[in-house]
Parts: sequence; C-alpha cells; structure tokens
Amino acid sequence: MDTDARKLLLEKMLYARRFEERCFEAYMEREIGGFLHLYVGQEACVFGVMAAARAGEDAVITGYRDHVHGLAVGMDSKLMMAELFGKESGCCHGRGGSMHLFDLQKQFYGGYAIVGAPFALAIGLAKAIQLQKRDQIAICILGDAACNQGTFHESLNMAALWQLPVLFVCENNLYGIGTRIDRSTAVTELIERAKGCGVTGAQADGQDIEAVFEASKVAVEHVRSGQGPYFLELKTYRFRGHSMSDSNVYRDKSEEEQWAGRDPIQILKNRMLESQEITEEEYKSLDKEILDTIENEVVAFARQAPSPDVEDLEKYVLCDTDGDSEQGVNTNG
Ligand SMILES: Cc1ncc(C[n+]2csc(CCOP(=O)(O)OP(=O)(O)O)c2C)c(N)n1
Ligand SMILES: [Mg+2]
Repeated sequence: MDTDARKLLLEKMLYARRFEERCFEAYMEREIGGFLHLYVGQEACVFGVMAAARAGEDAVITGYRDHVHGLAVGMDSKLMMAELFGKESGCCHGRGGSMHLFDLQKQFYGGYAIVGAPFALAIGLAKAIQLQKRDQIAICILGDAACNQGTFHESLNMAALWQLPVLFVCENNLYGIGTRIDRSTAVTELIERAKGCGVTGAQADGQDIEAVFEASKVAVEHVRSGQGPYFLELKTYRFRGHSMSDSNVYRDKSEEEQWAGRDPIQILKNRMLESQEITEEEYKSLDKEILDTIENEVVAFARQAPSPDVEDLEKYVLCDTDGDSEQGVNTNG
C-alpha cells in the first residue's frame, strides 16, 4: 500500500475508535440509551474489506455491532450519532438506534439484532443482484457465534448451489457474548465449515489492515468475476465487553493483554512511524482534529437535533411502497 492509502486507513480507523469511545461516554451520561455494542479492537476488519470493495455501491449487511460498518460504507457520522441519541434527524429517525443503522443510498442494509439473520438476507440481496445483472456484490459481515445458527448452513448451501455474488466475512473474535468459541463450536476453524457447504475462502489476520486488504482483494475479485460465493475468516478480538451491560469477567486476563498488544491502529501507526511515513506529531494533530470534529460537529449535531414527536409514534413502522399512505415513507429506506 502506498503512503496515501495507509494514511487514509489510519485516519478512518482512528476516527472510528474516537467515535465509539465518545459513544461510550454518551451512554454513561445517558444521552444514548438502549443497547450499545462497541467494535473497539476490530476496526481493521471492516475497513480492510471495504478498501477492497466499492464502499457505498456494494450491498453491505451486518449484525448489531454496526457503527463502524456504517462509517466504512460512508454514512454521515452526524446522522449516525443522532440515531444513537434517538433523534428525529437520525438515519432511521431515531427509531432504530445503535443496532439498526440503515442507509439505502449507501447500500447499507443494516444493522440486525437477530444473530445469524443477515446470512439469509444477504443471499436474497445477492440473488436480486444476480437476476438483475447489476454490477455489484453483496457483503455479509457477521461474528463467529453467528455461524452456529441454522441460517449459516442454509444460506451458504444456497449461495454455493446458485453461485451467488456474495462475500461472507466472519469477524472471528473468539467469543459469542461470554462463551468462548471452543466451548460452543466443534470445528473452530470456521473456514472449514464454509468449505463443507461448497464455499471457498481464506483466513487472514484481522488485526493487520493490510493483511485484511490483501485477502479482501482476492475475495472481492472472486465474487465480482462471477465465480460464486467466498468466505473470508478474520481472526480478531474485541477489546471491550460484548455490550455496555457486560461486566467482562469471563476472559482470561493474559489473553486480553496479548490481544491488546495487537491493536490494529497501533500496528499500522508503528509501521508508518518505522518507515517514516508519519511522525508522532502528525499523528497527535490528526487525533486532535478528529476529537474536535466529533465533539464540535457530530455530538453537537446529535444534541441539538429534535426528538421524535409523540404524535409520530407509529410513523415509519411500516414502509409504504406506493408512497400514498398516511404512514409516511422513510425516504432513507
Ligand atoms: C437468534 C438470536 N439468538 C441469540 C441472541 C443473543 N445474542 C446476541 S449477540 C450474541 C452473540 C453473537 O456473537 P458473534 O456472532 O460472535 O458476534 P460478536 O458479538 O462477537 O460480534 C447472542 C447469542 C440473539 N440476539 N439472536
Ligand atoms: Mg464473536
């Protein structure tokens, strides 16, 4: 990767990290309610994949740990933060919240709380792309535990059978809430399961964004060139609890320390420091700029945005495809 590409990815990952750390604070201050699942530690995964794909054009779908996926497809972080604050100006008018970000214009199909459900939705997206012969692929990004759902097997089987243009990305962070993968899963190398369904694929280091990017280029090229589905397993780790309500007592401290030493931002930053592509001062000033933007533009926007009107409680619950209902169509999808 050249210096500009590396700088861009470093900036994106740092922005995502600061954005989510600010979400954590806002949650503690009760400005954000409901569920909140942070992606801290896993940033190289989605940014590496989307650097190889066409962000904003390829159809992307994921689970509830979706903030950074929204950023990676190019969603407006102000509309995302407003959504987290439950405001009318949010990307889903404050009705979805953290787990249900959505942006049709960016081809981002959510944001789902039901573990494993997006597998089935992704092959629906891919089937539509195939039937309509659109120049696009579907990308389904889910966790390791999601692969224990029936939808995983059903969807991968059909994707292989119908040679669908879908890339399955597994963010294998070793845990499904408090359960370690080896306590829930017989075949822990998840790539082997995909192969069992007839889906080819690869594994990559999910903490090194350049490794993710290289593996994703192969994966995306495979799917886009009409060779059928692909399964990319990324080995990663979440640095915080499963969600804000997780006391995070089930993980071995030495395991946590070992992974903390593999922070994706630090790995790229150190590589760039060593090759003198960036200085410590430049990094610090980038960080400050990001922190200022998030505070003065993003959080400020979410704070001042209006709350939904109680009168509109039932609005956007149903989507009216004719556009003539009193319900009001969510123009964002
Ligand atoms: C169908 C269903 N079963 C159980 C849950 C409860 N649940 C929420 S998250 C989660 C763990 C999923 O872990 P993984 O797929 O590895 O993703 P990660 O949270 O690690 O990113 C579970 C079991 C759910 N939301 N939906
Ligand atoms: Mg997991």
